[in-house]
Amino acid sequence: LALNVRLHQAITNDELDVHYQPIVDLKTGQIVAAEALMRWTDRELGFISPAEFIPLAEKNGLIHRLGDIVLQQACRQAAQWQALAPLAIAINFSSVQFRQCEQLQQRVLQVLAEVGLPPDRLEMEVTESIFIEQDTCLINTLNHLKSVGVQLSIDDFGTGYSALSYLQRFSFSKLKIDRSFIQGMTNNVADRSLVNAMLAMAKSLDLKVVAEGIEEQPQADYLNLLGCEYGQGYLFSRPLSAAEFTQLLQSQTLQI
Ligand code: G
Ligand code: G
Ligand code: NA
Repeated sequence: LALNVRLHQAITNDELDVHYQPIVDLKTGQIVAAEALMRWTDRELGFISPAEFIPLAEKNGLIHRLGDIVLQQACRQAAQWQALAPLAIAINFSSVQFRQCEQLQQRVLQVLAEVGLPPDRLEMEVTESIFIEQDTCLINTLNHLKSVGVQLSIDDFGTGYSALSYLQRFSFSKLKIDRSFIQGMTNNVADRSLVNAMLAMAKSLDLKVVAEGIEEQPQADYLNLLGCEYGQGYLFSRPLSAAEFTQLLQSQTLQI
């Protein structure tokens, strides 16, 4: 069967799952957020990476349904976690999802209300590429969601389209530095300079920074020293199932 037929079946048969990766405060080590990451294991093909099926879903339009599944599942989970910690849920949104911007806006508000998650506990992660097209509907949607308290983050910062003017026009709350810079940082002077520059720029724009792909303690120490607030990566935890993440949260809560 072709992959897009399988993906269609996976949606119908409820075979998609969401995993969660902690985002931690680099100063205290506390988990402040969870990034929702979609997972698909096909019965015959086994694990299929989102790096493979998300682009496919963007092409064939299934991304709208996939996005809705993640939105519902992750927000419901995050609402439950509020009893353990005041955690935010970071969800990735494809630029294609914003082509149905009115429906998207409506669904986000509807899901938040349904599951009882305060809007400021949702962080929508978007990449720079959504700003390539100057679309009024997109801009209105982002502004409206922002006005009700939803947080906006820029994902994979530094890797894509980079006309920085969009940073001024929207009040983003977080900037996520792409892991390629973080991984090069410890032995590449150019990468280290870029990370420094991104942190300085973020500070002047009053944006908090998440460093992605932290794998080693020296990276975390150095980023903390430079004033980077948050970190994410295998050093802290790989993406976990909902049950595993709940256990991690419980053990953290007990330590306080
Ligand atoms: O989860 P990693 O584990 O392999 O994810 C690979 C890529 O797929 C990343 O760029 C990630 O942002 C993207 N991705 C994972 N889950 C989602 C999702 O729910 N929606 C969108 N749009 N992208 C996702
Ligand atoms: O930013 P984006 O949504 O593209 O990032 C999520 C992707 O990064 C997922 O594929 C996730 O599994 C991966 N990831 C998370 N932490 C690390 C890490 O420490 N190292 C590497 N190589 N990948 C990571
Ligand atoms: Na992301």
